[in-house]
Amino acid sequence: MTDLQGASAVPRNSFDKAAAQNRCRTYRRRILEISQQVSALHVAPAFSCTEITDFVYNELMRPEVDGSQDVFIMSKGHGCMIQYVILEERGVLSRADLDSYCKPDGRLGAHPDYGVPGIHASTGSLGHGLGIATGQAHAEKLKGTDTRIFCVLSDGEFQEGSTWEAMMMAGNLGLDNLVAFMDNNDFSGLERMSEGHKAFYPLVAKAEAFGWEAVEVEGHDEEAMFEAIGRRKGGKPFLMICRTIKGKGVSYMEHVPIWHYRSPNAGEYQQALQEIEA
Ligand SMILES: Cc1ncc(C[n+]2csc(CCOP(=O)(O)OP(=O)(O)O)c2C)c(N)n1
Repeated sequence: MTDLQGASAVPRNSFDKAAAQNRCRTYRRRILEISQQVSALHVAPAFSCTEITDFVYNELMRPEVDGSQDVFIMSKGHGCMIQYVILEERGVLSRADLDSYCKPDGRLGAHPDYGVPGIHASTGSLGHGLGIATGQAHAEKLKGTDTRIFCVLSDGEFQEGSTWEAMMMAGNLGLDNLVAFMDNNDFSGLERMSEGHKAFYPLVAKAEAFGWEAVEVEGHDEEAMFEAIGRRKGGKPFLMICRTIKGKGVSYMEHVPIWHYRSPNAGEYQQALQEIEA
């Protein structure tokens, strides 16, 4: 059993790479499908954090025990399609819910809303998810539960002061029940963090200075994430800085910022499906 040291109890002791890859292929296909129904934007942001979100839900989060369950917060709310398709697979959301994604009569918007089953925080205004996660992790400590809080943030959210306030607070409180993932795809809208925000780096050292344990890994390699979290020392909040590719899996989307905003047309949709199946 891999010991998460304060975020203990990984459901299994070995990592099944093929199973994870299959799940992610299925999730990407479904995301394309629901986005086509309404010409939705934000496919590329969801593909950027597909492996991260799969890793949290399928490798780290424990099933509900006595009404208590680990919590997932998608701080980069615009990436929520990956969360929706996983919640659909688990039966928390229905096929009808996803088929009415972003439609006037549906309950799933382009950003997650608190109150929808499986959604623990309303996000979309960037920079708030980690503060909510920190508050909840602190509350769970005060209540004496072993509930763990998982939070996925974009690199762009580290332009928000509120994210750094949460980093400092979680470090101050030693919240070892908080595990955050930075989807570090280098893009923030149309701009590259590495070009416009040079003071953002170095990342691991900065997180450590704020009282966190931090590692940097390939963000589309779940085996690497599994091994990295297994090496966790513990006693502090944990940040996994994941090097990712925005639009991962579809050649014309990868590293092309306009795909934050565009929806594939019919031909592009077919090409995307083929590339994901390949
Ligand atoms: C506070 C706030 N400012 C601006 C926006 C508009 N906005 C939506 S997504 C985005 C940038 C996306 O880049 P990033 O946050 O790094 O996410 P990713 O690259 O993972 O999609 C911006 C500026 C917002 N949602 N919230």
